[in-house]
Amino acid sequence: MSKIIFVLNGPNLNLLGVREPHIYGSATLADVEAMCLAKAKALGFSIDFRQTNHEGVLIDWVQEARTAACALVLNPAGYGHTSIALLDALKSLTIPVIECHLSNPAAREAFRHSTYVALAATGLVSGFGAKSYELAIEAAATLSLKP
Ligand code: CA2
Repeated sequence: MSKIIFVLNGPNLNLLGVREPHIYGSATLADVEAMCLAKAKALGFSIDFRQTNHEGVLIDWVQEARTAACALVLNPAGYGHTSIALLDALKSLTIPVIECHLSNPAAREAFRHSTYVALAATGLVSGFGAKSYELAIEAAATLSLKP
């Protein structure tokens, strides 16, 4: 069984730390990757951390996770609120899927209150800034050890 946790990030998250720090915090995506790596390593896992601005690429990576990962941490960003195709891809997975958000979308604009991803996720962590990712890695590691 693989010990690789995929951490996939959707559109505009490459701008993290550069704009809107009052909403998303001041950590850059590289900082978040370093935090995920350290947390996963401490738990005996490795990570494959990626970001894309393209829906089809994200879907390709979700499909890749089916066979290459023991768990998936996914911040779908805006696609979580819009993409049925992403939901369909996630439904093909049997590994744990942790939906992860920096902000708390439920406390923001109405159009962020629902995500398609949640329909296929094992659980969701949101609202803790970069710490959401650490918590999601912990959940992914714990769940992937279950028989
Ligand atoms: O809170 C999150 O992690 C979100 O997934 C972030 C998405 C947003 O559409 C979701 O509702 C919640 C937006 C990602 C864009 O990130 C930026 C970061 C810095 C500057 C501009 C955009």
